[in-house]
Amino acid sequence: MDQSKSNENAKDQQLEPFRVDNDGTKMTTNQGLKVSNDEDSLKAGVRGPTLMEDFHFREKMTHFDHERIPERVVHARGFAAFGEFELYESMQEYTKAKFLQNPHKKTPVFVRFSTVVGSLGSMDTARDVRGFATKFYTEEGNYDLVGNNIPVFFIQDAMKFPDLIHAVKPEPHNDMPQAASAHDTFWDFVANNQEIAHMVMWVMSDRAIPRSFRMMEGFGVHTFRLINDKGKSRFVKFHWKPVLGVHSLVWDEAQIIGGKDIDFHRRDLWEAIEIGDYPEFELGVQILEAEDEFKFDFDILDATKLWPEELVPVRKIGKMTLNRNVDNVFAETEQVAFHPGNVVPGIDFTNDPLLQGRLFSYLDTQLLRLGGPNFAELPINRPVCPIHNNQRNGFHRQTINLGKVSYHKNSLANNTPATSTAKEGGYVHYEEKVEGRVTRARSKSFDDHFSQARLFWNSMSSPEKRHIINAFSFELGKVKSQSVRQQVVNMFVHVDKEMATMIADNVAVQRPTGEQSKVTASSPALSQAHTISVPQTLKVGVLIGDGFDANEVGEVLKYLTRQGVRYNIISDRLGSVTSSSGVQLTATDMFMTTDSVLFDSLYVVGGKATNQQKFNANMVIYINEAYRHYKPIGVATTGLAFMNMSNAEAGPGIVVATGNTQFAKKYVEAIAKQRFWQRNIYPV
Ligand code: HDD
Repeated sequence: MDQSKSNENAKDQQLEPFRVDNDGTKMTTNQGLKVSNDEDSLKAGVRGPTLMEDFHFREKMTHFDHERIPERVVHARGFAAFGEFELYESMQEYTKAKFLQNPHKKTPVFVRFSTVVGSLGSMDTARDVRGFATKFYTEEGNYDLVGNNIPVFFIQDAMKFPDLIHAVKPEPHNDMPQAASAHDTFWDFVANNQEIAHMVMWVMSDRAIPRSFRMMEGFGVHTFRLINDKGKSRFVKFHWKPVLGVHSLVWDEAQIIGGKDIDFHRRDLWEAIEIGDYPEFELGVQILEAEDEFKFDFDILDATKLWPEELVPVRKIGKMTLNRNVDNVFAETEQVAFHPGNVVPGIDFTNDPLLQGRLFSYLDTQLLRLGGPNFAELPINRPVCPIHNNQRNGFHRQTINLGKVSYHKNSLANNTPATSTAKEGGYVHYEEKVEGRVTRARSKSFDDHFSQARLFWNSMSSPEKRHIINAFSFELGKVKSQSVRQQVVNMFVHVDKEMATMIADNVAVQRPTGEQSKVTASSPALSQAHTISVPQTLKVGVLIGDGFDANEVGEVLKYLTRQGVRYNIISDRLGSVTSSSGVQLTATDMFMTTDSVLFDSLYVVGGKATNQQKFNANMVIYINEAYRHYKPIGVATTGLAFMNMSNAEAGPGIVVATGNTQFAKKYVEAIAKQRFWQRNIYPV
């Protein structure tokens, strides 16, 4: 498919003149000079020294030497895609933002997903928060919704951000561990900064190991404001809801994937878009009237708190579809510069002290990372509306400003570029009344760190609770300091006593004596047990050898495709596998090059191979792994013998074809469910 045609929109058109295709061209230097030899440096004699006058060598090598830019201080590892946001209903009553006025209006977007802690080359499946940053290229300028896949944050005041990141990044004396929070300094920070309690519950939950970027929620986290054309302000929280539901890996699987396919999440996103399984997210808003600011038992300016959806419903107002992969990861994904301060009229900030600090940090970090003040001119960062101001010069300036006036106010250019009134689209900050004494202090209304942490715990299903206890035990199990382990357990008793006691027993510290929070409420929306479960885009590994039943298998594969399930054919070698009747399928993977953990389900067909013993051993390894990761397994008639060799026991999620006229249908239903926790493979 010609991708440039598939997404004809203002941003795509703007990018077009910057695209360069070298295919079929002649090589030149950066000065446009045709190159006659690109393999040998210029020498005094074939065995002699290289000459200073070799401008081609110097240019090529210097450019190479300068290819790297600093990675992001957080969210270094990320992957992005282009798409469109389409509004369902007018939000005119609430906001004057132009891209939120007309139903069906489409706005081009660029979305970058990321992990927080790991370096640029770290694994995708680390236990971590995921960044979910969206740039809307609106007619009024860029609007950036720079969110995460978790609705709350670690700290309440941006002043503490450098401390948080220092604690969670690899420890400075030995630069270990990479992309992991399971080490002493992070947990020491946790125990000594208890505002983190709620966020840590989320990070220990399945939310921190998503199955796919396409299957996680996104949250703006902070309370923002929507302002309508009458100047009325309301509070708002933004949500992205994945159409495929919220799904996760299991921890053991996530760790194995980290080795088998470090690029697991970026590959998943890339491939889905390449084959037309476009990821979709609905934009939701929780809107709160200004007069309800103090209605809750938490402070809406505190980023460690969420608004339970049961109290403030999420209204879905539009859908974002990611439909085009980037052309060049460095030019686009790496150079994109997000900033929560990039807003449009109709969207404004609140006094959340975390948000206020972010409004400084992002611009500051771009200056260093992108090497100067002109990064907004990079193609990926350019707004799709005209830019006119008196900013000039600086490294890498591209705009050629005409005329001699570069100051405001002036008479020589009729006082242009001119400012705009609010009516003309000028951004006017909400005139909030502010009163107070200058102080370095935290509001008392930010003091309750455990009620919502407990609300989260109360909302979990029992498998989810088990995973949280296991995650705490894993992380604290890696903490060398017994004192830190004890402090953490003593802290989390305030969330749940039984949970903290089980963790204490696992990590060899005293059972905690404190009391748990009295909160009994729960919020079903927080549990993944209630999410959407559909088979579309899930991936099946078809384990197959020669001699399979072409009728049976052919029907199943056709049905999978009809249901939107994707499959790969896996055998002991690449190339053809032949059925008992001579029908051929092509194995695109072999046991050696892929792994059970890279699929949502296995379809066990089996068959014959030159080295039958080795084939059987591989089949068993794959089946056992899928089984212990709670995955659905479909068993063809010829596959039963292989199941019998494995540890898998008949039961939930094992769908057998023999004597089952409904096999394909039942198997796809099982695929949609993704996990069968009843197997209870890891008793707590
Ligand atoms: Fe941040 C990057 C999300 C708090 C300072 N942040 C960054 C990215 C995301 C977030 C998604 C990556 C953007 C991209 O893909 O390029 N950050 C959040 C959320 C937060 C948050 C949801 C809390 C609600 N961040 C936060 C604080 C500070 C920062 C409190 C500092 C005061 N964040 C940064 C940064 C980064 C960044 C240092 C690094 C690279 C960049 O900005 O462009 O400025």
